[in-house]
Amino acid sequence: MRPAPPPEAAANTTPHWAYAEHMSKQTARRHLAGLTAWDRCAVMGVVNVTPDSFSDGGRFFDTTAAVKHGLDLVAEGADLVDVGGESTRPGATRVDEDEELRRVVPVVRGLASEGVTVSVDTMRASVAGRALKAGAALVNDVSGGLADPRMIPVVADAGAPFVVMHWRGLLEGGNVRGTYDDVVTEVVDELRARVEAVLRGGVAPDRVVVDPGLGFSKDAEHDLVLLAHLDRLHALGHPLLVAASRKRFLGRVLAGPDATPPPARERDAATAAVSALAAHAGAWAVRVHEVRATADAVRVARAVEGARTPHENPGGTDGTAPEGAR
Ligand code: PMM
Repeated sequence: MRPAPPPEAAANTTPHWAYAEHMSKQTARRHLAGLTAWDRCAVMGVVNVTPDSFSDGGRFFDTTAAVKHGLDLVAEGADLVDVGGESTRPGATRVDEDEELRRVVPVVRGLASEGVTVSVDTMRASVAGRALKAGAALVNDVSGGLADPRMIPVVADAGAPFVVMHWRGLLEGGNVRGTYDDVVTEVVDELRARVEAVLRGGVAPDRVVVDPGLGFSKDAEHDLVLLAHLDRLHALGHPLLVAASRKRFLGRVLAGPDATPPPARERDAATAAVSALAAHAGAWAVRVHEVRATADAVRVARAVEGARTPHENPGGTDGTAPEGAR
């Protein structure tokens, strides 16, 4: 239920809750210092340089194929490309540092030299540091800085934007289903604690992105409840990244009468549906394997926002003038 408007808002024709919702969307899509500002939810395409990733492992395992794939994603509408060399699928064992460097750094260099905005998906400070030197523009750490104590200083020294994902535990046996009394409150509180640690470590507040970590120590129900409450994540006051692409909860939602989930590669239409919902809710970016449909989805979401009157949408949901007004 919506809260009752306060008396001072009664004379204003914009309902109090609509304004609060609008403001939280504005915060969520606030631009990140040091990166291009997009006037809509950005699309982060995924390049996993791994033999064993959750949904595309093995396909882009050599540098040339991985760079080409990243460029293809940009041609299809990706605004930035997330390069990772270590699988985070449940039960995966960690790759050693040299191997992760060997996989990731040349791909980051290759894409950055073509002018692509690259993010590096790693839990290792050494990989983050080398990737930043090779041209990466931001660091995406699924452990939120917990896996490697040197990560936060490296990111802070480089002045790079940092994605802080909600995460509980190490990969070896630790990517287990979490138990929660109230998944939204607990994820928000734990993320807030991580953000505070990251800020104490010297990362600038306007360079921090938060991410609920769908599927990480969470079952399908947890993921859906989090997606239904993105406003609560916006309240953390940082741009929000939503990474639902091909994840197990979509398999569960799409499962047929015999409860068999479709394979990961058949979850792209469902992924694009989540992208539209996340964009509509004000997410800063969505992280996806198949870019084309999501690129359409975020553009439709932006056009619908732009169709609201300036009074309904003061300044546009991202703090810029609505598209039609330019
Ligand atoms: N999920 C995966 C990998 N990296 N990064 C962020 N920020 N958020 C996520 O939810 C996330 C991530 C696992 O998916 P993949 O191995 O299929 O790419």
